[in-house]
Amino acid sequence: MVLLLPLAACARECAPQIRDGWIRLVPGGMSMQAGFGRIDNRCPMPATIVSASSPAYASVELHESKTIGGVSRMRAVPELRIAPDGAAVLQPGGLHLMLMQPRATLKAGSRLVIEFKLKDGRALLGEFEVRRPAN
Ligand SMILES: [Cu+2]
Repeated sequence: MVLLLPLAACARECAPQIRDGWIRLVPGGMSMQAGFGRIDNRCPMPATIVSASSPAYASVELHESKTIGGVSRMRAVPELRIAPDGAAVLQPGGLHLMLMQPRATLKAGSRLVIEFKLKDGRALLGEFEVRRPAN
């Protein structure tokens, strides 16, 4: 039997989506890598990401790079709020995932999953592809 959910229930089940996820492969077995992509929130309520993790890394943090006075600095972002119908874009030079201590050697083309925890307790899964930098 198919149950048609009332609109309010659909809105409650609405979840942000992670798209175009990729991880920059750093040559030389660096113990830290950066992940990028976008998180689309096509829902009528805001979404707040409070943590991220992956079985492929010992730890994952959300960071933001900012150039202040010509010096690039990064800081941890404890909470990332995405407005209704908004998106968070993770890209080189801005927001990124800091992926620490990979548990295995990653190759270009491998795919792995990163889990994002929302403040409301839900979890989002995103697929990330390992890529060699273009330059
Ligand atoms: Cu960082």
